[in-house]
Order: sequence, then C-alpha cells, then structure tokens
Amino acid sequence: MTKTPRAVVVGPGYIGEVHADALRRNGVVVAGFVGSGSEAGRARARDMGIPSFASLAEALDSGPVDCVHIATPNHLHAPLALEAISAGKHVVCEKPLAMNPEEGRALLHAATVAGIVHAVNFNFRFYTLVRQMRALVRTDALGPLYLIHGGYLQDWLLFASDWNWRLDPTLGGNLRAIADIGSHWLDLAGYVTGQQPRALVADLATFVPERQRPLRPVQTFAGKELAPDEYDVIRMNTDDYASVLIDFDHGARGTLTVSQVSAGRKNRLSLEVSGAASSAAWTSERVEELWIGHRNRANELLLRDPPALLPDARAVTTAPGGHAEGYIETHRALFRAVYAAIAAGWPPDEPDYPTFGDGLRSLVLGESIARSARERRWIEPDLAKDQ
Ligand code: SOE
Repeated sequence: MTKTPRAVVVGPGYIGEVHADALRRNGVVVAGFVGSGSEAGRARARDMGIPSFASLAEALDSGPVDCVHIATPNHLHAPLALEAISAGKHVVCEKPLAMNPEEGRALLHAATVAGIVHAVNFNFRFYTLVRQMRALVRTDALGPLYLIHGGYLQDWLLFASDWNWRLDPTLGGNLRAIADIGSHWLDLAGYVTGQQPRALVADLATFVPERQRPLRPVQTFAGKELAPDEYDVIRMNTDDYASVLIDFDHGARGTLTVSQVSAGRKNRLSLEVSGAASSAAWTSERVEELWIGHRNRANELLLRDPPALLPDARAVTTAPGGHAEGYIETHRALFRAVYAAIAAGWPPDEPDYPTFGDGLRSLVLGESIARSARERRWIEPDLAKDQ
C-alpha cells in the first residue's frame, strides 16, 4: 500500500461524491474521479478539488492507486471491477454488485484468485443502532426469532415524469426496486439475524406503465425536482414494487415489501424482528432510535448514546449522544474497515465489511425473487452453491 492510501472513484454522480467525501474524511487521498465526460461530472470533480479522468486506465496511469471505488450505473460494475482487479487494485463496488449472478460469480472468482480486498457498499450494516439490534439477536436478548419483516419504501419514482438511469434495463438490469433497494434489505436482514431465506414466494408489479425520459441526463433523486420539458415516452417493465414472503433457514418467517412509488416515504428501510422474549425495530428515517418491545413490561425507545450501547454497536459509533449520526458516517465506517484490510495487504479470514460474496448472495436472491414472481410459485434459492 502507498504510505497514505490512495483511491480513484469511478462515477462522479450522487453516490460517487458520497464515496469521495467519506474517503477524504478517513484520510484517504482521492487521486481522481473518472467521469463519463459530462460537464456535470467535471464540475463536481472541480468543486471537490479532485482531478478528473476520462477513463479508469488513464486514472491508474496517472500515479499510484490502492483501491478503485465503482459508483457507476450497474451495467458498468462488472467490466470496471474486472479492469481494476487485473491491474492489481483493491475494489469497493456499489450495489447491486453486477447485472446478474453469473457476472457476480465471475467477479468473486477474479477477486479471490487475485487476492485483492473486495467490498460491496451495503452501508446499512454500519448504522450504530443496526449493530445494537444485531448484538441483541446475537446475545439472545430477544430469544429465538419468530418473525423477520419490513421493507424499503421510497417515493422518488412515483410520477411518470420521474426519470433515472435505473429505469433503463440496459443500464440498471431487469430488476429495479429489488436490485436497487431490496438488495439492501436482504443483505441487512441476513446480517442482523444470521438467517438467510431458504424459500420464498414473490409478487412484482409495474404500476407506472409509461415514463417520460428527458432528452438530457438526470441525476439520482434530482428528477423529483424537475418536470422534463422535452422527453421520449418509454414503456416500463421493471418492478416499481415487490412483496416477498420468506421462510428463513433458522426457523423465522417474514415478509419484505419494496417500492419506489410510495408517496411520503423518502428512503425508509425498516427492519423488525419478533423473538420469543422481545422484539426490536429500526428504520432508516429515524436512525437514532431503536424500538425494543416487551410483553410484560414497558417498551423501550433507545436513543443512540455511546454509554447505552452493547460493545459491537459502540465499536462503530463516533458522535456523542444527541449529535445526529447517520448516512455519511455509515460510509466512513465501511471504508474504515475496508482500508484496514488494505493496509494489512489482503482480505481477512472473516471480513467485518460486506464482500463480493455478500453482493453475489443478494444477486442470487434477486434472481429467485424474479423467477418466483414469473412462475408464481415458491422457489428455494441456491445459496449453498456460492458458499
Ligand atoms: C436510489 O434508489 C438509492 O440511492 C439507492 O441506490 C441507494 O443504495 C440507497 O441508499 C438510497 O437510494
């Protein structure tokens, strides 16, 4: 590794900026932004004082780089990750890891053979109170789990005039809400509870049958604020919505509902578990609170405060109680874990960050969900094959 770690971020859009900002706050030098050549991308790089490059190859040639962060539309994840791996770089990739499980498998294989550190940005794992919930499950404070349920609801694609590259299957893939936000929930549910779906049955729907694709590009979430003046009308066939009934492998049952068309829900991942002793619930719209439910005594609402936390949660928290901690800090904490592995030179035996293996698992689950909805029947996802 270089003396001070150095990264390149590919994709100077909304999430690319989040990566660059979190890296810098962790003391990593962002040696370049690789953009699509758009003026908006170059302007963002200029505003952040980061050199911009037209291609990954050009950025890698410009000086030493330890790690490549991929924050592009989904169809570019696999080719860029393979390019970075063959240049011997460590890789942090946005979710979904790839367009389908086959691509994901090829990436995991290439990364493993090359011995590089590989990560997928399932940042929800790094919310402090998510860690607290996980610690409650792991210490058996809730008892054996009966129910694991929740969802991920957003409203930024509610109107036919809302547009984003994720709506184009050639850029985003054949699954949309499930790949974009369902992937976070599935990863998180498994991480918090230690249980994975062994069977599932799903229903997908496309409620907005046609959308207005503006003639100029629109950044993620920005479409909500713009009514396009010039557009093409595009027929939609990817999922605005999905509900999945899940049978988990250690006895729990549950449901997942995802939607990008639920008015008022800005970015609401919710996860609730009901155990034989107590329950716990958390949502990304109130990240500083963890609800803990009891049968024969008063329920609790835990406000994040370091002294009130179990050790695993305390390990990731940074701000004192009452000083809101959130989304940006999750990226810092994830990258901190990844760059500790990079400093060591190779992936740890038990990574404390989400890896390409985790990214692949969520692709396999997504494919099972799509198949179940298509065939209108229960499916057993073949997770064992990729363990
Ligand atoms: C857009 O739906 C999006 O930015 C996702 O791609 C992110 O992963 C999620 O954190 C918020 O919403």
